[in-house]
Amino acid sequence: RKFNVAVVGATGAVGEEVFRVMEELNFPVNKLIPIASARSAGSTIEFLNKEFTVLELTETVFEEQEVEIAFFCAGGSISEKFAKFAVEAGAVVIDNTSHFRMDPKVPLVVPEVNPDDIGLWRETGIIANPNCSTIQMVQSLKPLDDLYGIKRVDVSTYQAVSGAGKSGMEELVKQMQDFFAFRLDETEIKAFAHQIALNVIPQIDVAMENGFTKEEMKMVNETQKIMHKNFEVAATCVRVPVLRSHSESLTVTFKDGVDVDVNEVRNALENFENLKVIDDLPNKKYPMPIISTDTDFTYVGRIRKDVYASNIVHYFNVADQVRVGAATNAVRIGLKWIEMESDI
Ligand code: 11C
Repeated sequence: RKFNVAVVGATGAVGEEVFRVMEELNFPVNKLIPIASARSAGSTIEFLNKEFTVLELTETVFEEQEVEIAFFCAGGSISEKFAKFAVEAGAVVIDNTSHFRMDPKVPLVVPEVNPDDIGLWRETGIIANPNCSTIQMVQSLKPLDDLYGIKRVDVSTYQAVSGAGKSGMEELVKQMQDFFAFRLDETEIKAFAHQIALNVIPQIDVAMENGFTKEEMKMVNETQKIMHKNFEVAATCVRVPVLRSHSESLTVTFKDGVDVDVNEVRNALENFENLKVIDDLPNKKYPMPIISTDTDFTYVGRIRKDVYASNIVHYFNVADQVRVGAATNAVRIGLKWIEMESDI
């Protein structure tokens, strides 16, 4: 059967991508209900070659429209305020924001990694979508943990400006234009703490008391929750002038006594759902943002055993932040929920 599907934040970067991914994955939509703030209400979005008018987000819209599945992609404060009205109207909420992620009653799901956690949705009506940098990381950690058992993960990220939404992407483009017009010294700096064009910024989100940033601690806490493991994770999250694919450099330390076989690692990654291995350094083949952008795969490469310790492997991954890191994961959660939990 088909479902009445609402997308809250329908005109944002992730909301727009949810429509594209639903089209591509043949999401069983009966009625499509795009929703946004009063400012964007009345505009139109396209879905399967038809135009749909964006409705205003109100407390009653979910009940009035008989919403059954609601994707929330409009920021934490909107989810905090409005998700409950969707749940009260009988919908399952798939929330893209960080608001509910660490609530012990709310499942935090990457469908390739912990699909069974979706079953916990009945407790609150909400399923949380993890942070983008966490999603693409756990997709490769899961097969490696199954293979050898992970003891510790050290990760540095190279995160695209799309993580800050449309305004982040527009700011990078504008600053590049200003650079070519010899105006970079007077460019506007708004979406990020510093100029992002021709720069890298080793801060994403606010500072925490322990010296890490909030983004870095999301990668620690969300990874442990999704994988049901408490292995150590240390992250350094860096914003780079890339439009919409995050990259990550990982060092994974396995349990004591493990002797890493790079071929086994490569096989485990190759055989995992939605991962693609590109790993041919002599021929200059490895994952890069220009490869992953606009795709639904996470690409892994530069796989190598540590020079000193036999239980350590290093590798690099990339994934489209707006898709794999947000919209595609949310739509995949929706499809899994339909398969597992809806009363069809
Ligand atoms: C960034 N990871 O790249 C952030 C964006 O917790 O959903 C996503 C924030 C979140 O800026």
